[in-house]
Amino acid sequence: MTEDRLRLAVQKSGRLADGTMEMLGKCGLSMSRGRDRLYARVRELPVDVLFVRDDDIPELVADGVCDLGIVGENVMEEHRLVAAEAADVERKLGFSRCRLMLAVEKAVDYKDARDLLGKRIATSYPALLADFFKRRGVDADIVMLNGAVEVAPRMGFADAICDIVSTGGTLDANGLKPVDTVFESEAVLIRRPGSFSEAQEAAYASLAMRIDGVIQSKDAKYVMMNAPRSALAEITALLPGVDAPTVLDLAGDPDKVAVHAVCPESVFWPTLEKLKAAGASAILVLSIEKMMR
Ligand code: PRT
Ligand code: ZN
Repeated sequence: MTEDRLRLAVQKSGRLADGTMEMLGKCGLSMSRGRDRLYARVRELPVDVLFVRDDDIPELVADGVCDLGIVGENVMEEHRLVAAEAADVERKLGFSRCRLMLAVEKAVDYKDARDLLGKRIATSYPALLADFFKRRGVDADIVMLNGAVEVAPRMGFADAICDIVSTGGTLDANGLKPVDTVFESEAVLIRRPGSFSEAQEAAYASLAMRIDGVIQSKDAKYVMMNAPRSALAEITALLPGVDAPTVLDLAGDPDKVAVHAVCPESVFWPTLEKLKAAGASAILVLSIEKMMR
């Protein structure tokens, strides 16, 4: 492996894999990956991608075996709490969002974490949970389970669990209810400690800029409308995150202008209704594919 290329560790398959490949694709990175291949070379940038289990990513990056990684923040923080040296979290990536939550059987009353004093709680994230209890001064018995955490209460193995929740369907199906959030998570880009070579730093700058462009353009919209010149201030104030829209004369109508603006946030129906009430017409909201500030 030359010092000129970046090694990026990503999940081989699972809940991070699709979002990761979609993000890299939008960054203009393409790679040919044969079936069951654990490694792929990116064509457009000096980046090599390693396909591994998500649990291995924080360590591979902390140890410098890989330069970068894309992993769930929950897995990253669990590693940071127990490791001597950890990778740096560079960016939140906005996908694979979930919560690490405490859950108890539906019939059980829960007001706050102190209700779990002296209780037994099963989780795959013992360090994050211990940190949560420590901050609340609660002494509980945390037991580590690597899978099927949600069946522990029914088996009489634990009084409560702490597990990843997305829709809540798994908890519900197992007679459990979520009662407290221990950690909010999404996919993050992590970077190894220590410095990159000059070539790696240049490749990283390019990759990071593209990732930022993808994140920013995700919710951003290009908004166009016609509006009375007199309503310009009111209309600008209605556009989320916009200070100075582009204002163009409309041929043959001196009282009206065309207003164009990039809104960094989503534009929802209530905003369109208010724009219309302010006198705007022919309002168009378009998605933005790429963006560079
Ligand atoms: O094989 P490998 O070790 O790489 O993958 P894995 O099986 O350990 O992890 P995987 O692919 O399940 O999850 C990878 C990451 O995705 C997690 O670390 C989280 O950051 C994120 N993520 C997002 C989730 C979920 N959503 C999720 N719903 N991880 C797990 N779940 C599980 C949860 O454990 C529970 O069993 O889904 C169930 C709950 O889902 P709901 O929708 O019923 O609430
Ligand atoms: Zn895993």
